Amino acid sequence: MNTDDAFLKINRRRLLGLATGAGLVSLLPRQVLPGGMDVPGSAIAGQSALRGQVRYPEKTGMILITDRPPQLETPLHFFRQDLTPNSAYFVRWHLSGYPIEVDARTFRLRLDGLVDKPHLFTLEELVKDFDPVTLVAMNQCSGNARSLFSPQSPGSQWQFGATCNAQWTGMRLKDLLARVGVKSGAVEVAFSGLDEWPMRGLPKVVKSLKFDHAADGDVMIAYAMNGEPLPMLNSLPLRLVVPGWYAMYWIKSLAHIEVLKKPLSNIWMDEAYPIPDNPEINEEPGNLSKKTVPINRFATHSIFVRPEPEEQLLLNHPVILEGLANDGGDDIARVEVSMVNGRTWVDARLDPEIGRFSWRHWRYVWIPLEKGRYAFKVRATNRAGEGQPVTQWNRGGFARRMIQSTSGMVV
Ligand SMILES: Nc1nc2c(c(=O)[nH]1)N[C@H]1C(S)=C(S)[C@@H](COP(=O)(O)O)O[C@H]1N2
Ligand SMILES: [Mo]
Repeated sequence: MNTDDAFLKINRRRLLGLATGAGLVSLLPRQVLPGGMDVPGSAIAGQSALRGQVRYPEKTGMILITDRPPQLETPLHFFRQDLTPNSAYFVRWHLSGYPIEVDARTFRLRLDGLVDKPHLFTLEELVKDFDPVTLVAMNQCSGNARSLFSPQSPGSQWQFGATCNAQWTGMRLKDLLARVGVKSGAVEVAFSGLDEWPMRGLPKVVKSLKFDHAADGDVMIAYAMNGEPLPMLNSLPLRLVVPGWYAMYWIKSLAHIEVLKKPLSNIWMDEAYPIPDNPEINEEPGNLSKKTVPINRFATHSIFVRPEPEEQLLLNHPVILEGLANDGGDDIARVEVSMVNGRTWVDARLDPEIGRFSWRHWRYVWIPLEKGRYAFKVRATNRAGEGQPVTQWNRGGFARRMIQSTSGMVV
């Protein structure tokens, strides 16, 4: 995607305004009362429409998964747009001590560890002193669509809305590392945010990347999402963007970066996110994989956005089937849909690409010619030839990537 200079200027001026002027950039009440159960008045009898919606500060009606800490799912219909509005961007914190205010004047990003000149960066320095970069990238929780696994895996029971696509603006982590000078022997870079456990003594959320990955030029620190400062619940003032990798690595409210001389070991790295070490990310409930690896790049996957689950379609009326496909950054090459539950497949049309790490929209026009039940499937293949498995399960309910089905009635 072309960098739009005018956009960058406006955007940077806005953030600088925050960093130098107003000071307190956001303040959220820690306890937010769910705004009642709000069932959208649509004709769609989809599951997502029946789940309770809540409104948090700066957010639109979102599907409540848990409120302490806040886990808010994006309603599916927002995925008809290429970029997810900031107000609808899904929210997930692990700890109930998530930040609810940031003073932009006193905020500092600390960069230390195995470096020549450890530094505390002000927001103003970050915005002014580094070349801005902008990139469209999808983010997705490791547990997105976990609720569809059977038997059920423990953890947040998301449907398809623990993912979003946004345009990120900020600076390359590589440039920041070059500024402080990395000493020889660096193997990893660790990241943590402003969030804390409500009780002392419990381990902070800290994740690391291999040094070469952290310095690859794609990994960035964003100060804007879709041209605006990030919503407080989505990581004001800074977030790490790790294009093509699962969200757990995208540390929110980033406040500390540490260059390490040995690999980080903590519960977030070693225990929290193991996946079976096979391309399908599959294992049997009664026969768990002996070998696991930490979750990493996005697997090739595709979903339906329309029709929504159990949506009724009208006989003889053309419908646009549409959805999203993504992979870890090789690019989607092909999306196929089946209107006969996988017996035969046809190619869907892909929308123009808007970035290697963005999701890709696909569409297919279909005319229902018979009343009764319909059952569709969708599958994607990326440029590296990676397709999707027919079935999948794993103990953590992670990296859902099996072929998706959707069904409903033609009336
Ligand atoms: N500091 C911090 N960063 C974090 C987390 C967290 O708990 N603390 N959770 C991660 C997980 S599991 C997800 S899914 C994403 C959610 O990002 P979002 O709330 O902006 O959608 O943030 C990631 N980054
Ligand atoms: Mo997540």
